[in-house]
Amino acid sequence: MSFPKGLIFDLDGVIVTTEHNHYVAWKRTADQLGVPFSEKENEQLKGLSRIDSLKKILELGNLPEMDETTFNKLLTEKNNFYKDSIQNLSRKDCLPGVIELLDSAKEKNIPMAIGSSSKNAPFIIDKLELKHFFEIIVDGTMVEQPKPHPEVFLNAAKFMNLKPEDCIVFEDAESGVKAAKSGGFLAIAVGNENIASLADKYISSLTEFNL
Ligand code: B16
Ligand code: MG
Repeated sequence: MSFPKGLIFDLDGVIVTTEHNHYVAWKRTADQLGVPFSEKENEQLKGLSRIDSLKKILELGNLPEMDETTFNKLLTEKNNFYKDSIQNLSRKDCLPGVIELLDSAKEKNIPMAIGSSSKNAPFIIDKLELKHFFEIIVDGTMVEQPKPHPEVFLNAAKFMNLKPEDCIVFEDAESGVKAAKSGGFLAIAVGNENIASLADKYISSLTEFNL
């Protein structure tokens, strides 16, 4: 039996460098709220939905829940700032090894999908001109339960008519590796040594992965 029968990629931090743009945008929000926030705290936000990320910042600052209007205003401001920062995204912003792996899987007829928490995923894939590689892009608008729930990856596998155990999930975030493992996928942690022990395998970049 051949393995893997399918590949599922997280987007921010695995395919493209946008995780840094998320950090810069959330840092601005945290500064406004007076919450100490560095790349270390940002680790806990990676892979979380936009709403859960802001809740996490409030939690980090021991701030009480805020009214819905203010909360939504902060979400919109963060997203506008983030979107402005990714307007000029292009293929050159893909992380090392991405294009080579996508090409090689395509050549071997191994189906591929994106499983991302981001509601901006289709916009980003468009900018990177990668759409033709994927059977489906499952994004943050298509799930009821965000990572660490496995729904995003289960939907991707289901669309490709594959069982979780036949697929590899590539992830850079704790929430994403947990989502993959609880869904029954083989999880490869990419570029984030802190989550290596949670995954089945760790690689520093996709250049280290060979089909
Ligand atoms: P948006 P991924 C996640 O994407 C990012 O890791 C996370 O930092 C971000 O907050 C989340 O998407 C939501 O993104 O605000 O664009 O909807 O890593 O799951 O591809
Ligand atoms: Mg990610």
